Amino acid sequence: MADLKLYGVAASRAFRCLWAAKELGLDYEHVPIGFDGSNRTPEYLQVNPMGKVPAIRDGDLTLWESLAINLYLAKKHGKGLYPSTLEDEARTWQWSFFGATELDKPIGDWGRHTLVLPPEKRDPTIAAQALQDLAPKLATMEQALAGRPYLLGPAFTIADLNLASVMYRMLWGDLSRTPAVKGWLDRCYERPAAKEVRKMREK
Ligand SMILES: N[C@@H](CCC(=O)N[C@@H](CS)C(=O)NCC(=O)O)C(=O)O
Repeated sequence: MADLKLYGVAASRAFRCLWAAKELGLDYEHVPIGFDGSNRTPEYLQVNPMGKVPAIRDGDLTLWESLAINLYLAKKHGKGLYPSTLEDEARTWQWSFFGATELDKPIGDWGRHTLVLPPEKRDPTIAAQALQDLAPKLATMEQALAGRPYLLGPAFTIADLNLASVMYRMLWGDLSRTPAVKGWLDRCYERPAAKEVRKMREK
């Protein structure tokens, strides 16, 4: 049995960690905790007392928060996905926290109110507000990505994986005003590991 257990269905933020695990070629056990009550059992609450996914167990370590899990897995298993200098590590944290604090909520709101909720429950005002909130953030990314294929430079790293996975719903969004962001997002999702996890999520 694999040492690493990864909890959470692909149609949740566990998508991000499944992508990282596949990108790193890890041997792991996938425990597809969903929202059918399996996230509220006493056993699962021992893993994450908030009943949220994703979470992992890796030997003695129990960890939740999708992007922290990815930073941990990438640093532990390396294979070029984790930056090799202190400065690039700091940039990786910057982009990961940017994803969690600046993008996650507006992208979630936009996705729910344009794609996920049944049409009668969608509120176009919330979707429009989310796009307004996102505009300066996408413009910041556009600047950062101008003239370079990935956030830290020539190579795909966990910084890209973290941000691109937070931006999953934007695959259906209009990114024509930020062509460098669009090109980068498409490049990230062309990766075999991303395609595999999309298949798990969109089946
Ligand atoms: N910031 C957390 C958010 C985790 C989260 O909210 N997960 C959702 C699924 S995408 C969840 O488990 N919701 C169930 C609940 O809130 O009861 C992360 O990135 O891991």
